[in-house]
Amino acid sequence: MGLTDQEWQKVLDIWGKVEPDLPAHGQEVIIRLFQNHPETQDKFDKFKNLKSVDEMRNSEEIKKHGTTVLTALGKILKQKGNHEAELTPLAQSHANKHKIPVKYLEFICEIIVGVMAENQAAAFGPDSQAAMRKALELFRNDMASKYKELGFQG
Ligand code: CUS
Repeated sequence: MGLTDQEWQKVLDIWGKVEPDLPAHGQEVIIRLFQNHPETQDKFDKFKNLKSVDEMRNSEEIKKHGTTVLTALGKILKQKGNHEAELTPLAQSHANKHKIPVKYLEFICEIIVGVMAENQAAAFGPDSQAAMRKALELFRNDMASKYKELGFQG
């Protein structure tokens, strides 16, 4: 379940390439999430009214939220699995306030890997992708355990 030091190294190396351009990556992730899984768009009132991809592209809210999501995720990855302190408030807000099921976290994680693979093709080889998937799985598993503790079925 855990990652080796080498795997964490790969995760943080590739994250270092994404980080200078978090808003663009984040915007793309959220737009693609809403396109591929429209049900996820209804979870946030502020996004419900956006109908077309054009509207999404022009939405400052989407850009802002994409940056928020990837910033939170980056902080978690940098803990290399010791992310209890970062995860707890995130699990609380997502269980109690936003009510985001684990399934939606799976969607968003898969899209993050996809967007990274497109934007960072040269640096994000199969080993790095596998390491990133493992790190995101660990994140989701720990979110799922927290959800359970909080009584959210997720
Ligand atoms: O915000 C946040 O934070 C999250 C993410 C993480 C990674 C946890 N989110 Cu937001 C999520 C989601 C969204 O946004 C939408 C839909 C679904 C999910």
